[in-house]
Amino acid sequence: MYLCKQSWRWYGPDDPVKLSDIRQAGATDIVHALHHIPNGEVWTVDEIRRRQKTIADAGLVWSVVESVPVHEHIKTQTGDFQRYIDNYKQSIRNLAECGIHCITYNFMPVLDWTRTDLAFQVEDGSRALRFERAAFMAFDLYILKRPAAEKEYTDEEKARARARFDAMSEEERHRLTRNMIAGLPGSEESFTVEQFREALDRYKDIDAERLRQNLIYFLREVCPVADECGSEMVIHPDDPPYPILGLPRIMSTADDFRRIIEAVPNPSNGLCLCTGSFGVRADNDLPAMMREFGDRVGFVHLRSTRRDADGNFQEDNHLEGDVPMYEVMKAFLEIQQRRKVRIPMRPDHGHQMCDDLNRRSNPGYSCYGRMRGLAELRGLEMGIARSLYKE
Ligand code: DNO
Repeated sequence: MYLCKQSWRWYGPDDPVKLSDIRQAGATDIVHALHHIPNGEVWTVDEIRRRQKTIADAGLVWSVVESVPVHEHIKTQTGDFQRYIDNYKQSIRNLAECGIHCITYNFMPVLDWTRTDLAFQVEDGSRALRFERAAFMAFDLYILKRPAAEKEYTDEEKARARARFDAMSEEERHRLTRNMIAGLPGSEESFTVEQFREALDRYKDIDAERLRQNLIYFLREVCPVADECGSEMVIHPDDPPYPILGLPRIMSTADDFRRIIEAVPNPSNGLCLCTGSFGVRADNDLPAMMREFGDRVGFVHLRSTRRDADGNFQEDNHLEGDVPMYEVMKAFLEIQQRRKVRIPMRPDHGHQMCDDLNRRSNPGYSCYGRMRGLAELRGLEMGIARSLYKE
């Protein structure tokens, strides 16, 4: 029986959740990145090995990188992008030399994942991450004051945004701005409002088609190297999975991924199937995506979201919300039996709960919330596996 590798994201020595906590949570594998290396620079064998040793000393294995960030110049094909691509290739080779073959990345312009509220109070007293559309529009129209925004929203939406903005205290406006642009954990980029406007401006001539071509160019360069190293490049979907702030998004649906693998069929061109990100769109059929892309799924993020008719969504408990977790897990188990491989999965995000509420933690990356998620997911997996497979 091939059960998934239970992994856990660790942010490094400053992460308030320690490697010893992770071991006690029952995970065996670590998902990690060398966050101290500036975007675009090579990850050297020495640096990788040093971190690998710290992880191994705690009885865990660093098996997935999340992420080797793709420099903005690669996404826009400006400046020194060719040098950054060469550096990326070298990092792939160096990681492979250290035995790490799964590399996560994303191709979202400017911002990585985005939420308006990092501590939304849930009925049971825990706190969750949330994307509130009215607050988001208020930020876009009245804080960022993006010129094109006025034309992109309907009158009704603008009225909703205005009312929301007027009702906010100065402190709330400040917090919203920080949540939007100061960089959530793993984002690697953080901006002031002025810098953020400049960063958006760099995309003024880049539409979705152009961005897709830049991704295809990048993959045509790096995938042959990854193939040679026996490594996989797994792309993380857009979060949220639609264009925001006038920026193009090209990895939000099954069709987006189909286009990428049609253009670059190399075996190393893989997917990080993040159910929480894709699941925000009702038109993404997650179990079907798991089955269709099964051969290319190299890493899985399991998380659920709950959306409403107003365009808001919030993160839910792992087995609740809109993600059909039972069907996803069943399809995930099936592809592992068929391929005879164990694929790493991590419980993605978790509420702040129990003692998490008294501690500082990276938004979404609390200890107890993820521990609950992992425990529920592994129980679900075991239950399905035992009833379907003999050994
Ligand atoms: C958020 C994460 C993302 C993800 C990157 C991958 O919690 O899922 O930040 O790590 O998009 O490149």
